Amino acid sequence: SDDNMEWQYEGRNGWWLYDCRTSRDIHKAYKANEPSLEVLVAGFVYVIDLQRMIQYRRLDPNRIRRIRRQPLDPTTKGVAGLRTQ
Ligand code: V3L
Repeated sequence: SDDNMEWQYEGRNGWWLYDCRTSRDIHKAYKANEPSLEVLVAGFVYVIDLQRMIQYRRLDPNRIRRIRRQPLDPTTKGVAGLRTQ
């Protein structure tokens, strides 16, 4: 089922889970077939492009990160920059 699918963004050598609220927003937009959404991360607006499967800071897209949706697995680095391994 969809319940085990988690949204992640790319770090240098692995993947991070989105924070809980952002994850919920992405799930909702994805379910509604929206092509993209904007979220607030640490005071900055990020574009989450669900068609290109990337994210970037809206006003300063210096870094374009890949995103992915996959079953929860133990290899993720942590949640929103907080390491769990
Ligand atoms: N959620 C939380 N923080 C984010 C997100 C997000 N969706 N997107 C960017 N940042 P940029 P390693 C990441 C943070 O893309 O060692 C990780 O969460 C981003 O944090 O240029 O490379 C880690 O905290 C970065 O600090 O806009 O795997 C950190 O990188 C900052 O926003 C290091 O992770 C600028 O990212």
